[in-house]
Amino acid sequence: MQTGSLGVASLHPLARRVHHQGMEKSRVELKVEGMTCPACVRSVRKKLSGVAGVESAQVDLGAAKATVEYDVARAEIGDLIGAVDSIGYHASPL
Ligand SMILES: [Cu+2]
Repeated sequence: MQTGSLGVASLHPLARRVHHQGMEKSRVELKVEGMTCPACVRSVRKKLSGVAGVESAQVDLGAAKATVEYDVARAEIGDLIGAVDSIGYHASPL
C-alpha cells in the first residue's frame, strides 16, 4: 500500500475498517464464586457464551475462574458479570 501521497483524511476510513475487523477483541478473566460441580461450569459457560458480543468462554471449576473473549464494541465486563450473577453465581473481575 502506497501511503506517501495520501493525507490523514483519506487513510482514516481504512483504519476504521481494520479496527472493526477484529482489533477490538478483548479477553478478560473473571472470578466466579458459587460453582460446585461440572453442571455449574456448563451453566456458566453457556450463559457467558450467550451474551451478545462474546466469542468464547472457558470456565475452570478448580480455579473458580472464567476466561472470556469478547468484542468490546458489543459487550462490556459488566454484561458478563451480570449474566453470571443472573443465574445465581457471583462473578467479579480478577
Ligand atoms: Cu453444580
